[in-house]
Amino acid sequence: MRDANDVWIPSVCSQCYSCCGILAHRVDGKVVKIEGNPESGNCQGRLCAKGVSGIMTLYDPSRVNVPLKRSNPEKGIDVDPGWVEISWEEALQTVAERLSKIRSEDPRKLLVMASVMTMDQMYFARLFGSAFGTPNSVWNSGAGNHCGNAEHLFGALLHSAWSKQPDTDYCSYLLNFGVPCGFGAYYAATGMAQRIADARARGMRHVVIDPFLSPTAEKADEWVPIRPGTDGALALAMLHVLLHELGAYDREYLKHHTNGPYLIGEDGCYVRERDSGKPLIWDAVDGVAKPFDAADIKDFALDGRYEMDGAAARPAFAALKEHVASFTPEWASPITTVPVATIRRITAEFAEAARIGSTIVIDGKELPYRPVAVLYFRGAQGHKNATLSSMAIELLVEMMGASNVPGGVLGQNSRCLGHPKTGRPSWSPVAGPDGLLVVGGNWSGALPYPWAQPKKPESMSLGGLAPTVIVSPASLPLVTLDPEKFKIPYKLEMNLHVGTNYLMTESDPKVSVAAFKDLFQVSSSLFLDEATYLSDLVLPDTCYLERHSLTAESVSSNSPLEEWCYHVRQPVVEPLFQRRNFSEVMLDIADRVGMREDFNAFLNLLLDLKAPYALDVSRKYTLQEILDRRFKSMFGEEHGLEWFQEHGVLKWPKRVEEVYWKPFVEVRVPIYFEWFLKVGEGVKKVAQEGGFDDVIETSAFQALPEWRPCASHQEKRSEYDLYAIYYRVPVHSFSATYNNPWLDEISQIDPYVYRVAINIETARRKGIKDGDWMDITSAGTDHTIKARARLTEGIHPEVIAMANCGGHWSKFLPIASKSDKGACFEWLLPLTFDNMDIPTFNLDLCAKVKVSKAEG
Ligand SMILES: Nc1nc2c(c(=O)[nH]1)N[C@H]1C(S)=C(S)[C@@H](COP(=O)(O)OP(=O)(O)OC[C@H]3O[C@@H](n4cnc5c(=O)[nH]c(N)nc54)[C@H](O)[C@@H]3O)O[C@H]1N2
Ligand SMILES: Nc1nc2c(c(=O)[nH]1)N[C@H]1C(S)=C(S)[C@@H](COP(=O)(O)OP(=O)(O)OC[C@H]3O[C@@H](n4cnc5c(=O)[nH]c(N)nc54)[C@H](O)[C@@H]3O)O[C@H]1N2
Ligand code: SF4
Ligand SMILES: [Mo]
Repeated sequence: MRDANDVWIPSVCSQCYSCCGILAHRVDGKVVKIEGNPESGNCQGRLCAKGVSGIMTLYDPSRVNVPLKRSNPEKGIDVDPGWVEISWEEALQTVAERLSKIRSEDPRKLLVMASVMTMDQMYFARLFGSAFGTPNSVWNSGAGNHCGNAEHLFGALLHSAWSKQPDTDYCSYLLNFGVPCGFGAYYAATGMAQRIADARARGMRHVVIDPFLSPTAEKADEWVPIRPGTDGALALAMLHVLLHELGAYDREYLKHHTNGPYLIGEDGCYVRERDSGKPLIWDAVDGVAKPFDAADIKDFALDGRYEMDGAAARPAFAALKEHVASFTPEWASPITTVPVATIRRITAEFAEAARIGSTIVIDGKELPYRPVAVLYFRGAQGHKNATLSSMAIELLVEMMGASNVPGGVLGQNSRCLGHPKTGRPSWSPVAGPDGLLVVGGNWSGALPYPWAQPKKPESMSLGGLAPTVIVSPASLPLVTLDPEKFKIPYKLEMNLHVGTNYLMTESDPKVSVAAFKDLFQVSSSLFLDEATYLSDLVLPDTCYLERHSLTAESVSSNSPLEEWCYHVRQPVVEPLFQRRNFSEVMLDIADRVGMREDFNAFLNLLLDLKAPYALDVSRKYTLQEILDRRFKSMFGEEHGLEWFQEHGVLKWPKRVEEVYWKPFVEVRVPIYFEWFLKVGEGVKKVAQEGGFDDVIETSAFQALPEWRPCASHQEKRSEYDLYAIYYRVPVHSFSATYNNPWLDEISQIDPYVYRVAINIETARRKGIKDGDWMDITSAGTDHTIKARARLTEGIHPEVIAMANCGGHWSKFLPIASKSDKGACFEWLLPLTFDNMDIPTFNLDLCAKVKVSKAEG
């Protein structure tokens, strides 16, 4: 028997989305310690500083504890809302009345916002929005358009996964375009830290390309400084060296696992068989064109030009090869500032390490062995050129055949064949039209089906316009400000706001205020952060230590290797004060609004609840009942919520066919993105018809990669001579953790977290000394922020870098909002369509700035 006064309770951290298993020690009703759960496959018993500091989030005296209503009708970026306490009944009644009215008039007028900091509430909020009937659900502020809409898109098209990891068991060369993988951020933060450390001890070479000697780069074998926004040019030059100078590419992989052999006509599209419409390839032995899946193909041609009905055609690979002929290292070097010799050397190392042609036997199965991986995420792809740069970087992996095979890049949980007893959950990439990969069922967010066609947009994010857009498009605030321009026939009225601190995480806060201040904003919150300055009602949420919830399995580590691991999140203390779990509140509101049946139906669908565990749509369920059914539906009657609460985690080994799935699944992936051409044409047509083609410029919908400059590269005023960027530190999550006293203490000790890094030489030229206050003025927003300088040689001389998301100003966050607690990058970041990658509505995150020593 456990002594109820002194227990260790298994649950899951939510100080970021890595979902580390925790054990919380509760003594006499108080949590006194949080440790990593050694049984958790995600973290293997390790937590980061934020995980350990969850206690201070639970007991922070600044937490919202009761429902609040604003008394000051005036709204502004730092206008005190004049909070007054109200009852839960009054709050819920107000919300239900508003929602009922909107739902009967036009459900599209509801906007639902949620944060990736609180994935469980986000899933529920999305369900709520879908059941309510609004297309404006959910928007995640800067999540998506900051993190990796292009990267996630290619993750879907090439890896059938939301995110990717290197195969730390076998990789021997990790080429890393600025991803803190294994260094306290990115996905699977703690679990990967151990795996990367082990791989380094085993001899894996790690080369980091980053403008800043980041916490990751400083632990690598080599740091290659690069000018922000130019990674695409570097990758193109590497492709040039691989294809034209070294002749290093995996012909067998390209022939059998990509569309490399598909014939491309003069219009840039596939040449298709007349009757079946199937893309044709050229059989190099028979000397004729055949459908790509014909049974009698003797050899797929990758090179050459062929006559087809009087017109010329060439394999997609040949088109790519010709395309990169002019992108020499000599071309890329002045753009990137990476020396020509470095580009050639790294490419040669990479090519050699790939061991093209070699195989390895794992679990009795002989598989290709390609021990090179390439990673990139927010840093390299967060630019105006996101899509085309990401494409260039991805093709490095495809040329080596290092995709989802031992040693290479692994989609994170691309394929699952289910628990041995139940065969559930299960998902797998499948071949879609033209034999190309369609992402499997573990995908979060919208599904980029290769056959989706651009549609007249109906949502404030222009959803449906470009099926290449994944989540949280940067377009939403701009369209919200002017729906008529986009022929959107309604205006938003209400914002159901669950967690995101969007004033500090999307772009220029002035634009966000303008876009959202007139909405009736209901916020479920832990804190009265900056975004709640615009709220009409604030509902006190429980934090992750006070609630049951879904966990973010799709992005949680469930490491690429070893084992599947499902966790339970359960309360380690009862909710304090009047806090209520917002997932439960949503169930309650759904009832009051009369949408229980719709909500239950969406729960069945999205949680994939199978009979006999599917919900009876007319019945009212508690959250616990829903979780219990979800677990049982996946893992059988004996593995319900109670079992999970007792055991914490359920694990089973991963199979070779799941982790290294590429050789086992008959799908091809594109190295020539013909679909993008079609999407681009469609988007252009819809934009022209709608009269908004002046802002939706479609030239980046290309089948092959290019490098294009960012707005910041084109800034001509000489005083704006530096690029500002931001980066993650392991001790913070976005803006959410800055009021935590333990994390504040570490941040004060660390010389970088609260300061802005600037190159010693650059600083000397400007008369700036270490610790000086600087004025940083953005060319794009004209706004000036103040921050203290940290001088270092470990940064590109044209760059300044700030950590995470400090510079709070809410007076309700007394620790975070003190002076000298870092800087908020968003003040420097203009929000315009010009500053976005149109195919993904990803924002450009390098801002051109001028920097001077602050007066006084
Ligand atoms: N300057 C700067 N801007 C950024 C980033 C950055 O690092 N720096 N990162 C970018 C990226 S990649 C992303 S994904 C976005 C993230 O952007 P946001 O999602 O806006 O992240 P936060 O600013 O941390 O806001 C999260 C809010 O959720 C609250 N919260 C945490 N847990 C819970 C909970 O259980 N319930 C409720 N109701 N609320 C909770 C926190 O208190 C906090 O106020 O920001 C983007 N913008
Ligand atoms: N501790 C912690 N972990 C987190 C989060 C967090 O806030 N805190 N947030 C989570 C979320 S939502 C996300 S999206 C991920 C973000 O994960 P990442 O995008 O992988 O992380 P960042 O550190 O924000 O950015 C990576 C690096 O890009 C560099 N960089 C900036 N511009 C460029 C460029 O043009 N080229 C290159 N090559 N590098 C550039 C920065 O210096 C930085 O070192 O992390 C997740 N994990
Ligand atoms: S990595 Fe994320 S989930 Fe894991 S302990 Fe740290 S904050 Fe918690
Ligand atoms: Mo993100």
